[in-house]
Amino acid sequence: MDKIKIENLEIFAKHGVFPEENKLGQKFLVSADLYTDTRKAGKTDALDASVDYGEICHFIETFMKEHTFSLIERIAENLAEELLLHIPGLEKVGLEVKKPWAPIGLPLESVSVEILRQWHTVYIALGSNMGDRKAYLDQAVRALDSLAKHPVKDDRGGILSAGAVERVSGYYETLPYGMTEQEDFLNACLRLRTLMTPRELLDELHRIEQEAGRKRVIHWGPRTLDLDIIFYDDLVLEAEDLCIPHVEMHKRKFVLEPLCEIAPYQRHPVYKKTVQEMLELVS
Ligand code: PH2
Ligand code: MG
Ligand code: MG
Repeated sequence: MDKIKIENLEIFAKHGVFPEENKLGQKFLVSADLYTDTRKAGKTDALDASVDYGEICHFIETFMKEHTFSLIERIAENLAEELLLHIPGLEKVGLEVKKPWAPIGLPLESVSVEILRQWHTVYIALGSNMGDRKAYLDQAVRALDSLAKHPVKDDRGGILSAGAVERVSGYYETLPYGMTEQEDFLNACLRLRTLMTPRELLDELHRIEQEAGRKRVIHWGPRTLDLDIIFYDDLVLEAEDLCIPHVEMHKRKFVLEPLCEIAPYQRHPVYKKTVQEMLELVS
């Protein structure tokens, strides 16, 4: 992807672990790689078709002076998040925060941290077969969407993550798959744009399931609300407690049918089939 680069923007600010640093302040150098499609601006010569690097430099300077953090890691993390949330057209950002005067007591050029953060597109499957199933699905869609309007705050008031529900499929009446001696399900899929990592998102899904009164009694048994990550960009992750793509999704019509409504041409990163092709195989 194209990028606009800012190198070594110099800012005097008060971040640091030691109280003297918070009182006296010191020099920080911030470099940013702003990933955005510059084609339209390149063709039209219009500033509003691109991201304004001047505006972003001032945004960074204000951010650096308005906050006082202990760690350069936290400066970079929160600044990256703020930039991605506030700058339209900014898909991904690389940030380096340097501290050339770090009080170490040894001669060095600078210490720094460098991170890369970006927006992610996630597909989530929803299911319910207990109580007011439609109300549980509605509640889950609202809960995920409200992450956008009320970004998740960490315990020190910093923004951890925000997201937005971009598309929601219809709700599908489905027969129970696997353990068939249970009530019929209502299933759906949605697309979420998020800054959360897969694990942060998983924690949020568990929290929303808990709020819907989910009890993990029988594996594959009846549930008020089940939220599963189906795809997370093109990520392939095989951890003990989390596999992406969802390991069974290609076999499940109750996932593929609603998913096909909102993302028919999304391709499975391992099997290389589109959602529509996988649905044809199970229909
Ligand atoms: N979820 C399961 C097992 N079986 N069957 C249907 N129809 N819908 C579901 O959401 C479902 C299921 C485990 O997550
Ligand atoms: Mg499930
Ligand atoms: Mg689940």
